[in-house]
Amino acid sequence: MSINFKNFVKQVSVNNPNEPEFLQAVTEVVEDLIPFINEHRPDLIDQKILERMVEPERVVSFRVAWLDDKNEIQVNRGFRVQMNSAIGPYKGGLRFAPDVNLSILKFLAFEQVFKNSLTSLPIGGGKGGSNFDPKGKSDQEIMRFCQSFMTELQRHIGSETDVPAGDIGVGSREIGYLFGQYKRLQNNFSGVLTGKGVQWGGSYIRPEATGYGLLYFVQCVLDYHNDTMEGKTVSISGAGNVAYYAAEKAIQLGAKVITLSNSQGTIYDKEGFTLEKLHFIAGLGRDLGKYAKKYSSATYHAKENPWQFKCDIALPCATQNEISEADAKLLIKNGCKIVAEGANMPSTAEAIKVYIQHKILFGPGKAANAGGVAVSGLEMSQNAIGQQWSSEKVDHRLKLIMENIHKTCVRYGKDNNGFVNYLRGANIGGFIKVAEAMKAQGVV
Ligand code: NDP
Ligand code: 2IT
Repeated sequence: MSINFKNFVKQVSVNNPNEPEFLQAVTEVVEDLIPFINEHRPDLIDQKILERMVEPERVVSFRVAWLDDKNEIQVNRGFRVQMNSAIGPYKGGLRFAPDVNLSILKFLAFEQVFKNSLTSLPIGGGKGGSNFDPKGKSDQEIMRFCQSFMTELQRHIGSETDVPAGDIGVGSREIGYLFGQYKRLQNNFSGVLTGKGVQWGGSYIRPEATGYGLLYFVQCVLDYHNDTMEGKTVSISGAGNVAYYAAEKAIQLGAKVITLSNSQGTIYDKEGFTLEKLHFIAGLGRDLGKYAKKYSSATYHAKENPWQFKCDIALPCATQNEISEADAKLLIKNGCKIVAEGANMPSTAEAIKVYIQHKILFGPGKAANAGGVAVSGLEMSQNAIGQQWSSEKVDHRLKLIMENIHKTCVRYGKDNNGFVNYLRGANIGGFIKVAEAMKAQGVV
């Protein structure tokens, strides 16, 4: 008996109509897993492990009604996708963005299962959010929205059930409002959310963790290939949490970071950003054009992404499907050798085919951006034992986790000719632990 790839993907697409992102994420994973299972783990076939993994354990969808500053009623949709709890409580971020829908949250939750397993911490996978658009909203509106959202979500989560965190549009401010409402309704101060402020149960290094972890992972890739970060030209997309700390760490490690971007455009600084310039960008809000007015070494490119600029390393840190096939070809033509994903699924399926064909060292999000959820896992541990660890300790553990993820990718992704297919390594490495746990726990 064996699993047929085409039939499997066909069935997933029939079962999940109009969910292109979810289908894309599943296809990307099972392309590696099906040959592996057929060859090495036929015991998992009649256990229907893959069929079970593509079916969320639970999906909650709910109305979020709230009052805007004009006292008008606004209605949004809230979700929590509880994908897999075989190795621990559901864990994963909340995304607030106007394009949020079930397909996007199911793809993110599915990726999260493999990512969380790769961290080697006991955390299952989930994701949630709302089609609420935080842009242009007042602080009071954000608070009222978060309170209404949590009034429903609170009955589905808990420190040993499901522990949400931030993602696009959800940062420390939103986590604060969400936590305040949870505590008020449940009368319980617990580690139900991560990304909390360091004064009230948060972990040091959690804000920095995804970006720093991404660079620690890239350092491992370079080290494995007898190279270093020093003097490398790095192109980064996004200007949010992940992009900012990725840029900061890259600069600290001696790289030249030449781009940052948002949904409106890209700044390109041919001399590279300094920490001082980064600080200036952080204060700009979303008007990145102002940067080029202040620094003559820079240009602003409205409505363009960063992939046209020559770089050694590309770090997409904005959103899904931001690198097309044409972008991937352009990056390679300009000499790019490493693509490591700070964002979730920023490369289209066609772009990934181009990387593999050209033997680009490609660190997929589920491995490369796992530092964020890893430090969330460390935040859960600190909450459980009522302690707070120092920045140095958390940063050290983050580094060890990223090194371990790199090792796992090499173990399962190394071809006979020595080339490391990090995507295959991450897919198989993330899968095994979850599959074993599901098998051991019976038909559930
Ligand atoms: P933020 O909200 O802090 O920042 C998002 C950035 O990406 C902004 O600069 C935003 O620009 C840009 N962006 C968002 N949507 C689009 C779009 N449709 N087109 C172009 N640019 C866009 O989010 P994060 O930095 O937290 O998240 C970025 C990515 O990293 C996401 O894919 C997320 O899933 C992933 N990630 C985040 C982790 C975390 O710990 N926060 C952990 C692991 C992965 P604008 O302001 O103009 O919208
Ligand atoms: O995509 C991700 O890994 C996150 N947004 C972080 C999840 C978390 O629980 O910290």
